[in-house]
Amino acid sequence: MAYDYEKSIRPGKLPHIWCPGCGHGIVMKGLIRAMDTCELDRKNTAIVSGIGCASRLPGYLDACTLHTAHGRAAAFATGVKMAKPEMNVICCGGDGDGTAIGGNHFIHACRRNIDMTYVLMNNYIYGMTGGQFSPCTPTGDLASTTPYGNPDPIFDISKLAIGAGATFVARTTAAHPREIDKLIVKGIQHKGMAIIEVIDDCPTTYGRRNKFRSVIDMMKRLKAEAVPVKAAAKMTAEQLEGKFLTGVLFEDTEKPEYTAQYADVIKKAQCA
Ligand SMILES: Cc1ncc(C[n+]2csc(CCOP(=O)(O)OP(=O)(O)O)c2C)c(N)n1
Ligand code: SF4
Repeated sequence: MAYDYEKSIRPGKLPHIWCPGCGHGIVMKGLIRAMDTCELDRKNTAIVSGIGCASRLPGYLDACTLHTAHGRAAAFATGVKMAKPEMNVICCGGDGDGTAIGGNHFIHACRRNIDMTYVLMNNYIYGMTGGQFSPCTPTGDLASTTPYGNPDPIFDISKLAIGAGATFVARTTAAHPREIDKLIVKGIQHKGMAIIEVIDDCPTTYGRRNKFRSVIDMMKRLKAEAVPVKAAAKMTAEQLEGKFLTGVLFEDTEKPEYTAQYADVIKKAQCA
């Protein structure tokens, strides 16, 4: 039987804005399946985003959703979780939103280890505004603002999240849809800051500039470059050149979660 996604879609919101072949829809379906697997009560689930094509995702979902200012998803989500720690909080957005204008909010949410799941769709580009380079555009690649090739080194989002203090970090791609919901489920079940980086595709502003003639070419590239962590352990540095790791990259269940720590502060202040 076909999976019933319709029941999770807010009435009247379709059609969506995404281009044919955009990976964001694959991620949205993965998130719906993950929320169903975790039996999340949509009335007790906040899905928060900033601005961008990826950040349009929450608007389609029938839950408590917040479409905020560019780069501010983690900040608004932190506010929601602090005011209502009993709520499930999920952030969604792109690499531009989360690691350029929103980079500061992203790293500090990781540092605090606040209990939320951040699904970051990394399509290497600012898709919505016509393909400007982001901190995740690979060095040498073309963007509307790097017509001679991007001279910048990239942010590795997962490494950034681990370094900043997130306690669950996982990565997959839009070409591995069944892994998307499995990792989001793990992120939702984790008590602390969970980052799920999905290497995504933007055929319209990244693919066509960088010689991917079709969406299938982009998907083939994602499959070719993704190496599961277990397989990577048996490979040499040379074999891993130009690849990225997928699966659960880091997990720490010992570090205290922020809202629990803050509850202690409130108790102390009330007794003082
Ligand atoms: C303060 C502010 N600056 C700039 C913009 C313009 N802007 C809208 S979306 C966006 C980039 C979004 O890129 P990303 O988060 O990677 O998502 P994508 O569109 O690729 O899914 C920018 C720069 C804005 N809306 N607000
Ligand atoms: S511009 Fe790119 S990111 Fe935006 S909807 Fe189109 S394919 Fe997706």
